[in-house]
Order: sequence, then structure tokens, then C-alpha cells
Amino acid sequence: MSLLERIDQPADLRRLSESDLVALATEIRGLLVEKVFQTGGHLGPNLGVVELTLALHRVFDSPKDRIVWDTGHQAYVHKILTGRRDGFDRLRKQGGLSGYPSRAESEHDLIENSHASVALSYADGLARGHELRGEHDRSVVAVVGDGALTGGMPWEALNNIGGAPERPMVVVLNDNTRSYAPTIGGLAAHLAALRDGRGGFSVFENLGLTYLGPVDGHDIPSLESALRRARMLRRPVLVHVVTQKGRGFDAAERDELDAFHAVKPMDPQAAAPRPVEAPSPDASWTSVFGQELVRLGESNPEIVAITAAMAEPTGLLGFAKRFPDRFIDVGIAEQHAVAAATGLATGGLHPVVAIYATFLNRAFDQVLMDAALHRSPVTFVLDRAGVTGDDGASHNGMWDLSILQVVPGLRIAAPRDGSRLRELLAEAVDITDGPTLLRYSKGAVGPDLPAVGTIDGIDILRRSGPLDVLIVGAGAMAATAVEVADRLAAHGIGATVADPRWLLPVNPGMADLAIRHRLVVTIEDNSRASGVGSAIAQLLRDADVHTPVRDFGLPRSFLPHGKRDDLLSQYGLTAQDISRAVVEQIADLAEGNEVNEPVAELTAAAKQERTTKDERSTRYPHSSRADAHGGEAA
Ligand SMILES: Cc1ncc(C[n+]2csc(CCOP(=O)(O)OP(=O)(O)O)c2C)c(N)n1
Repeated sequence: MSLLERIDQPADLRRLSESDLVALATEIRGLLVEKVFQTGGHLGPNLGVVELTLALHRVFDSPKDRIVWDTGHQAYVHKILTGRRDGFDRLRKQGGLSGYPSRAESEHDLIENSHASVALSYADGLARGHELRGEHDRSVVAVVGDGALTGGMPWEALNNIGGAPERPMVVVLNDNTRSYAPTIGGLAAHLAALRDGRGGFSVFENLGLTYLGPVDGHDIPSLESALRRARMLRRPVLVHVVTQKGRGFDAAERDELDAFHAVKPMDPQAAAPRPVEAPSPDASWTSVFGQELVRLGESNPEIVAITAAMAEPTGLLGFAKRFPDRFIDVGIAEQHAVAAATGLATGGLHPVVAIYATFLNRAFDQVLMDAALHRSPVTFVLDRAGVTGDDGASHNGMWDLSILQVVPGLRIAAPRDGSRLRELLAEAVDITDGPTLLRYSKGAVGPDLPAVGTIDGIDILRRSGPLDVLIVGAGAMAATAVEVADRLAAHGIGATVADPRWLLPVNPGMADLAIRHRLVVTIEDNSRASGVGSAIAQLLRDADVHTPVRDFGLPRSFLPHGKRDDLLSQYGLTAQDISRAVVEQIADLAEGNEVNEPVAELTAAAKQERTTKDERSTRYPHSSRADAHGGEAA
């Protein structure tokens, strides 16, 4: 029986000898390498915290003591030690283990949001709670990376933690010198000085915490003695632990790009270290963006690219290499990225802020009150918009269209294919009177979907049969819209597939198109709540156009982890499901609402003078299904 098979809960660790622990660490690394390369997931961060996690679970008594993991991508070892060793075959698969802590999985897990830099705030709240409830025998431990510490929130939390010297708290700083890339800024320099013993008083001491360290994060006895001391002090303490990302797997240790921060499924034997310039895989939305931005940067010296610690995942490495002076990594600091971009724009530049859709949520206020209020020419590029899947609820980019459509003056585009991404990016960086935003999906970009015509700046992608259904697919969902049209044609139902390119605010030309059809169908991989569908419905209401709108999108809920295609199918966002629902709805529509104009007249009609509101309302009496919203798609 292996040592690992004898560990079903943290208490089992306390029976092991020092040499057993060293052997166990090796077994854990073997398991991580084997399983994470099978499913894909976070490898480097977990290889780095094996000894630290063992020491934490030997010194502290979870779940009575509370251990919270910042971001949570480094909690695999914690999962292995808390009874979930056998779940790793189904890591990140639907119904299987989550890639982050999960309260449904274990009482040892407390935070599952996976957005960096929040754990110290949770810990502060937990410690205050223990104090208020008189639970003085419980410890609170927050584990935070040096990358996550570049965010603003930990400093808000440290301000509170350091200001309460009587309240016990253990902050473990897991310093591996990297986020994905090496951590940037004054903090990184300060930590380097502390690691080298030339730091003087640490910033943490100056804020009121006791500083212990630096501690060798791969030496279990040293770790345990520092953690015991920290607990014993019964005051706020920061333990500075120095670890190596990717530790124990040669290719990860030597990987300059990101120390195998996250890996795709592959044979571990084939995994090789990559230089910093490793190109993003071709034909992804990310790489199309990255290449186009370099091209635009050649002729437009005002373009400055900004990342919040994610240059490679957002496709900015090429730009960083070509224009190092015009590339800025701000650390995991999305709010700062947006406000600083506004500052750059005020100074006459055109910043392009490339960010995952889910992480822009955090900087909503800066988009609204900084970039938009000041009508600053900042371009936001949201990667991983829509359903991203494997990383679960917190990583889906399914809120941006809802929260950002309320921002005055923000123009939002959702390119449907690679060519549109290039065109729209070029248009966006040419706009000088306000902020612009592009959003696109994760993964491979499909084949181009050429337009067969254009009306009022709206691309028409398909025109078939009578003017029954107008279909609008947001971004990558345009391909689904085209497929729906083809399926409807097989049922004798005519369809027009429209792509407004600039999605929000809604192009008023949509009203003219909608009035000529019997039903408007919108398809988006955003929440249906205040999504594109509801924006179009609102425009039609305002224009007194009573063509009913059927909006297909995601339910207002947190999606489970799983494959993007499986999730889209689970929520009815396949061409098959949508066309079935549309066929039913067309059959239901009132008889009097028949086909309006012959196919060939559509384009000509659009060019004619716009129909007046009065004419519209007499020609299209209010339909009982106007603005119809089906039940939640799920
Ligand atoms: C708000 C936010 N922005 C970006 C990310 C993406 N992200 C996940 S882990 C990570 C790097 C974290 O670095 P660090 O905290 O040092 O942990 P390490 O992976 O080095 O162990 C980043 C940028 C995130 N999870 N949350």
C-alpha cells in the first residue's frame, strides 16, 4: 500500500515520520503529473505547494481551523489530502471534481470564486466572526501567492488585519516569484530583497503584522516550525514562504513561459519547456487578436497594450516583444488597468486593455466612471467571453453584455469570425470619442462567415425563403444562427440572419429589419437577463415594432463545470434545439401576421424611407407574444 493510500483525511498525516513525509510528497507529485496531464488543469502551482500543504494540514486542524486559498487553483494537493484523491480521474469534467475548492465537495473548502486576491478579506471576516462568537480555539490561515498580492484587495485586507493586533491571523505568502509570468512591480522587488535578507523592515511589519521568514517552502520541518510559531503568537502574522513553481517536474521547472501554470491534456513525456516567446496556438480567437494588434501597432504609435498579469493567455506576447515600450503588465490589478488606461488615454494614447471577460467584472466601476464618463478612447478586448466551461462558474464570461450595456457611450462589438475580429479591432482603435469593447469566445475561431449583403451597417449572412424569422447571433453564436436558418429552410420557414457587428447599443436599423419579419430570434452565450435579446426587444418596443422577440441565452444561474459544447447543449443553445422551438413558435403565431414582403425586396425596402411609427402600429397590431420571453433556457 502506498503512503498516499493511507491518507484519507488530514489527521492521517500526523502519524507520519519526517522521511515518510518526503516520500509522500514524491507520491503526490507523481499523482499530480499523471492525472493533470490526463484531464488538463493547473499543474505548476500545485507542484510548488506540496510541502506547504502537507505542513499546513499537520499544524492546523481543518476544518475547525479555517484554511482559505487565494484564487484556489493551487488547492489540488489540499483536495488530495482531504479525501478526494480518487476524484482526479474526473478533474474538471462535468460531474467530476472541480478545478477549484468547492463547498459541495468538502467541508475543508470555503472559497470557490477563483478570482484572485480575495482570500485575505475572507480571512479577516472569518477571524472577526470567531472573535464575535467567542470561538477562540480556532485559527484562520490565508494562503496567498505573490501574484495575487499584486491586486488591490489584499492591501485593503492587510490594512484591516494589521490594525487589529489582538486578533489572531496567519497569512501565508506563497512566494514563487511568478504569476503566470514573473511577478512585476515594486512589491516583487521588495519580496526579492526580503528573500535575499536585504529587505530591512518588511512592508508587512510596517502595517502591523509580525513577519516570519523567509522560509524554505520545500522543507517540511522548517515550514512546520514557522507555522506553529505563527499560531502561537496569537496576533496577525505573515509567514513568507519561498517555493518553486513546477517543483519536481523538470520540464515545468525549466519552462520560462509560465512554469506549466496550466496544462492541456497530453502525454507528460512529451511536455517540454517553452521559451517566453512561445507563440499562441494558431487559429484561436486569441492569436488572431494578438497578430492583428501587432499589425495595427506598426502604423499607429498611439496603441499601448495593457494586461493584468496575463500577457500570454490574452495573446499579447507578440506585441510585448515587438513594442516593449508600449506594453504594460500591471499585475493582477484589473481595476488599476482600466483606470490607468483612462489616464493613458487622457495623455493622448489609445490603450487596448486585454482581459478575460470574467475578470473585467471586477473593474466595472472603472469602465463606467473612468473610461466612459471621461469618454476616453480606450479599447477593451474581452477574451473567454461566453461559456468557457472547464473552470466552472467563476470563469464563464456570461455577464459582460448584461452589465456593460448600461455604460453610456460604450460601443460593444462581438466579432463572428476571424476576419470580423480584425476589422472591428481596426475600427475600435480608430474611434477617438469614447471607449470601445470587443468580446469573443475561448478556443478555436471557426471559418469565416461572409456577408451576402449589408443593410444599415448590419451584415446579412443568410436570406432564405419568405420573411418569417430574423435571427441575430451574438459573436460566435452567428454560426449557430446560420445553422438555425438552414434548419428552418428545411421546414419551409424563411429566415434572415443578421449580424450587426457593433452589437450594443443596438443599431436602430434592427427595427426596420424586425418589422419585416414575423419573429425575431436572438442567440447569445451571455445571460438572458439583460442580454442582447432584451436590448433588441427594448429597441423594438421604443420603435413601436411589435414583432415578437424570442431570446435564447443562458439562464441567470451559475453554470457547473464541463465542456463548452455540453453546457451549450444543456442550456438549449444548439441549432437543433433553437430551430425546434422556432418551428413551434412560428406555428403558434397569429394567422393574420403573414409574410410581409417578397424576399428580393428586402434590401430595396431597407433603403426606402423609414416607416413612420404610426404606419408601423397600424400595419402590425400588437401581438400577444410581443417581447415574448420563453422560460429560462435551462
Ligand atoms: C481577478 C483575477 N485575475 C486574473 C486571474 C487569472 N490568474 C489565475 S492564477 C494567476 C496567477 C496567480 O499568481 P500567484 O498568486 O502568485 O499564484 P501561483 O500560480 O504563482 O501559485 C492569475 C493571473 C484570476 N484568477 N483572477
